[in-house]
Amino acid sequence: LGCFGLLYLCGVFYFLHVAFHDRTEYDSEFEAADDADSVALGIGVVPPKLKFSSREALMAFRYKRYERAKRRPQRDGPGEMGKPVILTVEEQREADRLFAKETFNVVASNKVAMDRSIHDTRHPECKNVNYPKALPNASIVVVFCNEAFTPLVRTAHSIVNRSPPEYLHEVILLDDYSDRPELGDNLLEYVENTWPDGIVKVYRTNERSGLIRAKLAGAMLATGDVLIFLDAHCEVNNGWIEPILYRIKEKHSVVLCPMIDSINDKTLEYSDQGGVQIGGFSWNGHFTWRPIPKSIKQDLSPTDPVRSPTMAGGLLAVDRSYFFEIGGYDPGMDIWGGENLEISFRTWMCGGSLEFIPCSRVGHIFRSAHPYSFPDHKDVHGLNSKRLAEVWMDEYKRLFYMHRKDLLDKDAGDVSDRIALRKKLKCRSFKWYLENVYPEKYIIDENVKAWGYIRNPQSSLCLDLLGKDDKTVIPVGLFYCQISAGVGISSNQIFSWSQDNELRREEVCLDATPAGPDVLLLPCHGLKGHQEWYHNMESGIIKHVVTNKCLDHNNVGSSGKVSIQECDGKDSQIWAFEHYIES
Ligand code: UD2
Ligand code: MN
Repeated sequence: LGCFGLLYLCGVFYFLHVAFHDRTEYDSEFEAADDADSVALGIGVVPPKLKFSSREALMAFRYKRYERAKRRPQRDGPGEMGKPVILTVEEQREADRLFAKETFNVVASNKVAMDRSIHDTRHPECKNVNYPKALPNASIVVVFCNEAFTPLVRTAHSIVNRSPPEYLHEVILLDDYSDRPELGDNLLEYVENTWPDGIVKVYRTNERSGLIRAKLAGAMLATGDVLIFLDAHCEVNNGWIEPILYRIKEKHSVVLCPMIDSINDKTLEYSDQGGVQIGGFSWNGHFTWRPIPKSIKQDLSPTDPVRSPTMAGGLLAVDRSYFFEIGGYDPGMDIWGGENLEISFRTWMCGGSLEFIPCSRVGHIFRSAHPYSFPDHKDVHGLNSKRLAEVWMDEYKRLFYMHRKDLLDKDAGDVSDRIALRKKLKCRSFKWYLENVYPEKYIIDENVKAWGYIRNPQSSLCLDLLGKDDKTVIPVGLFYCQISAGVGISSNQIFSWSQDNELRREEVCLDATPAGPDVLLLPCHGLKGHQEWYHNMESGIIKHVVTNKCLDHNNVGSSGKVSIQECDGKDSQIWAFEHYIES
């Protein structure tokens, strides 16, 4: 019995050895991290087909492949040079049929060569930068769940073909428990035959982890100096990796994002998004793109890293030890969403910084839906964001809940470990972050003259969005006033009167023109003009400065519209804010 027991244990040990260590015989430092199995990983596969007698032999093989890819003559096939793919009527019909499942045009993708050419979207000056030869190497981690085959392997092709071999330690494709047959044996076979030197490794989780825990698992498997995360539908562009590695070599405590180019979800066309944008957020917990503030822009050259308050999430690079030092990701976050703002706030508040690297360009297929399921139909983005707010946003979480009152009584799980992490790292406050990293962020109830609802006492109605989303241009309506615009009440009636005399919300301002009489919500431009208003607290009038007209309303029922009219002091022109702030 004892012998059998011993044999059994040996068997288990051998299985684990095979499972978690990729059997690269040429280099002992290629061992997978010891704690990989703590994240419920299943099989780790694809031992290299080829064996090399020395590291030199291996590198020679890789260099030959890299040079061959670089010198490949121009081809003329579909999608080459990043051009849009044109389909026949028949093909288009098939593409439309598959769109719901794939959430992008898979027929077009299948026509494009796996190693297609794309045009160089970098600023010309990027091509003249000389990086030192000695740079750290990188593990590229790509997690995926139910992704289409061709974009996934095209991601790997672009990485292997456009990263100099001495900097590319490995590409980790981590299957987050997909239930698509073609992502099983086919993928293994493809990887084994295409990259017989083992540069691309395939692993699989043994339960659905969600992208956040999957990325953590991938990071634990990785053994390169730097971690680079990419989505499973990317194409990296020329010279993408050097500027990232150089910046990390210069500065250890930095999290970097390449500039994201767009790969069209319908045509596979590769294009830059025009101009460099950086990240922001909205109080409801979403990431937003925004232009570089003028104060930063004036001192920047086109090749300089650009500080950004937040990142989009998918495409980032960080020194591997630093990633774990500052707490990786929050493993309590499920499936999708929220982790991008979490790592952004955390990095800044805990002593690091976040930068966009304009000379590093990576294309990404932006899709308007997800090809994978959301178990139990939970609002994972909301719950993940609640964790973020509870751990990192201090008293400013009131603004998050102002927009997400539905989450106030939802259970987002235990966050005590993350709070302990914040203490351990001695991170700064969210107020510090807002003041120092994102001073442009508008805080609707701070440093303003008045805020809350804007009520007309005669009708007891308040300015209201009437259920519309203020991301597009909308007229301002009127509706029954909510009791209090504080936490727990819909944000549809919350406005403020800013120090610059705007009547505004987070990003949009009340705007009227001499052509009048309509009052619309438009993006705030900060130039006063059509967006300047003066409120007299005694008389209650709100005057549109340019036209010298008064905010008025035309309804006595339960709802209506506001407009600007000649000032005549009648009751429909009297307004009061919920809160006035003394200066
Ligand atoms: C963006 C990010 C994405 C992530 C997300 C918020 C970019 C370009 N992408 O959404 O990386 O930060 O915001 O969480 O910034 N996946 C799994 N398991 C899952 C779900 C997804 O492995 O349960 C994979 C998926 O196959 C893909 C990656 O995670 O490779 C990102 O998912 P996505 O492409 O659907 O996310 P995206 O681009 O909408
Ligand atoms: Mn994506």
